[in-house]
Amino acid sequence: MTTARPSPPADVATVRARPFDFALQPGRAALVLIDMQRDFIEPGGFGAALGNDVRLLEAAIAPARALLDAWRARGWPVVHTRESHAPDLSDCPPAKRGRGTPMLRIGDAGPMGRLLVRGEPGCEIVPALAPLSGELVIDKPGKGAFHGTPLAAELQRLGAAQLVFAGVTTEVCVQTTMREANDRGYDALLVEEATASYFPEFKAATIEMIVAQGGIVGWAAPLDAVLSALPPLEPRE
Ligand code: TIU
Repeated sequence: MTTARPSPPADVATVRARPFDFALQPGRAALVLIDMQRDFIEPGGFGAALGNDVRLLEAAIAPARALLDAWRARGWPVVHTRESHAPDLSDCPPAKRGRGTPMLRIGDAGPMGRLLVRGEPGCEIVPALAPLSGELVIDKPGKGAFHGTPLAAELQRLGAAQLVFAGVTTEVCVQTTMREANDRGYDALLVEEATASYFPEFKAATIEMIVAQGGIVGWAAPLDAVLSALPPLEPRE
């Protein structure tokens, strides 16, 4: 059975998404780039220490950059997050640091500095996506970006009503944050090519979980569906 949906207001950008169109509100949809850090994407970081093939994450960089360029060109809100800890690890629960048998643990020194520690080279966002001054950077001690951070207050300050997600990894920090956002009343859209996992089958399953049951967590759409729906740029003076 199909249910009639009310028509969206005239000023929304309609993104062809699953499980149904996403009515993007220009200027009120924040782009949230999750943890596009050297520690997850480059060899010698935290992702590699967990035994993963980090090359699988590179594919998300160019699509994420395309979104970032589109948001920046329109002056819309952008949020970068970093999974990171204080140098004394006071915000890293022992249960998190002690989990499993990695080659190196959070806080141990690797070729890009101490893993997931703020201020270390590996903790930085990859150069192609480096934040511009004035863009919000949220350092988060957990997998979700709302836990233990000022993100909720900052989104309110920015006037963000919707969240468009990219970043890594799909089933860990991206999905956790989308679920947190969903519980806080945000409409959340995941851009499929702009997210990646060390486990491609987990990425695919996560997208299905998000859009199942009428969008139980949110929406998913291909990059082109998002970019082609955006309003044209205002001509510059
Ligand atoms: N290990 C893994 O897949 N992800 C993380 O530990 N953090 C994020 O997803 N950012």
